[in-house]
Amino acid sequence: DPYANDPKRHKVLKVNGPKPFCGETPGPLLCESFLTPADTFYVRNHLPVPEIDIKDYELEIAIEDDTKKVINFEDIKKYPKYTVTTAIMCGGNRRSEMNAVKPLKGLSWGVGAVGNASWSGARLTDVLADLKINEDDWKHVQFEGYDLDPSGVPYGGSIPISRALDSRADIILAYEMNGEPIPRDHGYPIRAIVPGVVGARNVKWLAKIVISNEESRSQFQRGDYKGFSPSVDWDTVDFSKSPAILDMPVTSAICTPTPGETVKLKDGKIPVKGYAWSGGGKKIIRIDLTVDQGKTWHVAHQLIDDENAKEGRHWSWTLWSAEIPIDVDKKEVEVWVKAVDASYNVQPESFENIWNLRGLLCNAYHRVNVKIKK
Ligand code: MTE
Ligand code: MO
Repeated sequence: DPYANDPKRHKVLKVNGPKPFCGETPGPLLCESFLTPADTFYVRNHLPVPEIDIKDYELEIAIEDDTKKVINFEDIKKYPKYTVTTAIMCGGNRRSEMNAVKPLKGLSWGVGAVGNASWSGARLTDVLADLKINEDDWKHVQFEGYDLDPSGVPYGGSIPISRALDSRADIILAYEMNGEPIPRDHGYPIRAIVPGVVGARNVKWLAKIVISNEESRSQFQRGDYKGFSPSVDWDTVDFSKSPAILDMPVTSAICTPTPGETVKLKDGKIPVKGYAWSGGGKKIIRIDLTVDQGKTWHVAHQLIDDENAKEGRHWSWTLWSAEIPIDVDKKEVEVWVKAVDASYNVQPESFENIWNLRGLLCNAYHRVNVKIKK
């Protein structure tokens, strides 16, 4: 069993796939803390977790096929230590809601394939500085992991060179998660953190960085994690025709109450809590909620985000809470939420018109049915 050496996982994680391990954080736990604890942070693996002895760890840095340097763990720690707090969200977060509209292929994630953590490590721009790379000469920076498929092909992903060389993109080669060494499941000992970008490019167990004119040849860059028109099916899909997902679109979710939960009215209101996030560093500026299909909207007044984040670098999620008045005669309501980001991007109303065969970018309004107790 190639998975026999996988680490033990926290029992609260809801398992969506055992081998490779994929487990999500339950909604109510998510909105309990601004920083998601490492042991309850969702896990999305595509392959067995590699076993890496820190004494033997090496990171190769190449320009195309030409290895420029090989550095070890101590070398990475010598660069100035930089900390960035960012959410990581799987491209398939909330897929189960899209699947409910029309079946698709993918793990059935609820709202918990996301977490927010503080990551510390060396800035990618510092590590690449001595290579004197000219942004105009190259197109992509590829990352490869130490996790291998049965034929020896590593997990991989890439990002555009302009992003990789922009120090304001806050990309780091992280060795700490929430102030502790990164746990095995989350990329021990070194992981690429690419804030604001789909989870898939945040390559764990980082083995190699390649400056290239090509995107990563990995299946996960070229043959997956892309969006398509709702009319594209498995007979007509052409993965070469769609760009790889980079920045994630604006989304939000209700974490409590959970679907079907019974809630007691307090002064004629129900408490609702959740998260919102937009990719590309866009700040969340407003959360709108309705319990009457949009006839009246309520704005969440308590928003917790990273107060120190600079304009265009709002990598953390926003936790919000609201108290919504409920008509006295109501026994049941459907709570809807939508978030608005700094570019006034808003979530689409329904999943029908954003449906795609892989169930990615599932950011329609989140709707939760709640029973009311007087
Ligand atoms: N990196 C490697 N090496 N192998 C992987 O399977 N999965 C990616 C990304 N980085 C993956 C990887 C995907 S799709 C996601 S959503 C995130 O890691 C999940 O990160 P987490 O498990 O730390 O939450
Ligand atoms: Mo993912």
